[in-house]
Amino acid sequence: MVALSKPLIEQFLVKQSKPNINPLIIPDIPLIDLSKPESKQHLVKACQDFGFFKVVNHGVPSKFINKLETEAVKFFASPVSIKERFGPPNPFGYGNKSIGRNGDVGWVEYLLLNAKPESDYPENFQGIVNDYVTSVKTMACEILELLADEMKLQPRNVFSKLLMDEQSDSVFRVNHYPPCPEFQENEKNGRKLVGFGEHTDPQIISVLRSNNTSGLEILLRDGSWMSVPPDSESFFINVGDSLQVMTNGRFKSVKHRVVANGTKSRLSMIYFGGPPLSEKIAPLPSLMQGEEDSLYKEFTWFEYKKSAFNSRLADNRLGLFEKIIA
Ligand code: GA4
Repeated sequence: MVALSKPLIEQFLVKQSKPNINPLIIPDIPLIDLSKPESKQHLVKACQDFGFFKVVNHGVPSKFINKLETEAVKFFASPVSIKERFGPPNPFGYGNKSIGRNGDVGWVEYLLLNAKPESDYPENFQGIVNDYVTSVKTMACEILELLADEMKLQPRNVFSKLLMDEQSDSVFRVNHYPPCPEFQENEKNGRKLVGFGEHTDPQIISVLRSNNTSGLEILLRDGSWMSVPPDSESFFINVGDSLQVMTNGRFKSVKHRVVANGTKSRLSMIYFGGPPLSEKIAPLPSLMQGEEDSLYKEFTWFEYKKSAFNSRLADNRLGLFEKIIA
């Protein structure tokens, strides 16, 4: 439940953050064309520099995307009493304004679903989610294999096999950020409304597609937030904490957040590719050079996930697993 003691809107305002030091040098989001042979080099660079990029020529059929978007729009437009039949999310189901178990709130309603085929979904979503997730997972695996190729890692499915595993602990989320008319005055004064607070994703890789409403922001290295122009024809990919660990910090798990707005509704769907619960998450030995030490203590995905689900969104979750190097 969301506590409503303060005026409603105040609970959802983003704390003012540092402006970009030099707004003239806002970097471009890396754009990767998966149909081009040189995409491998660009992928590795994007994962190292940003932990975030946009892909085109992704091979996900637009009919899968459109069917799912249509069903999602219908679902979120239905009466609260119907939506609440699928909630609360424990761990899967419908959630509204409350995120996770530790008091995080956002101007968002969502469906959190198991990405395993044949899972239990709200009526009308059944085949549609399976088609979409299967296709997006194929794209995520292709990206992970191109990354492994470029880094000369053997076998080339070192990362992708974790998503392909029958026991892969992957999740799928559909987020709806409704417009918030009461917020329009604040918006004029440059204030922002928290849709989904800042966080990194704990899994290996996340694949996001949204409608054409803006809202997604990523944290740049200089500590400023950059707004990602929406593009409903493309997918946005981000490196998760587990991939950062498996590459011993070479790839960066990027902090991101979503700001909601006063007038337009944003709809996004995200596949979070995770490993099986029993999988040991550690730097790949074949990638370590010379005397290179692991930056992280040993842990399984089960241990990391448990710790992550006990954290608040903005916490530095990996911090607990970093080795203190003297
Ligand atoms: C962030 C990525 C995914 O959306 C998610 C989120 C999860 C949740 O919504 O329950 C968490 C969040 C996410 C990380 C920290 C914990 C757990 C909310 C939260 C406060 C489904 C996931 O795997 O981790």
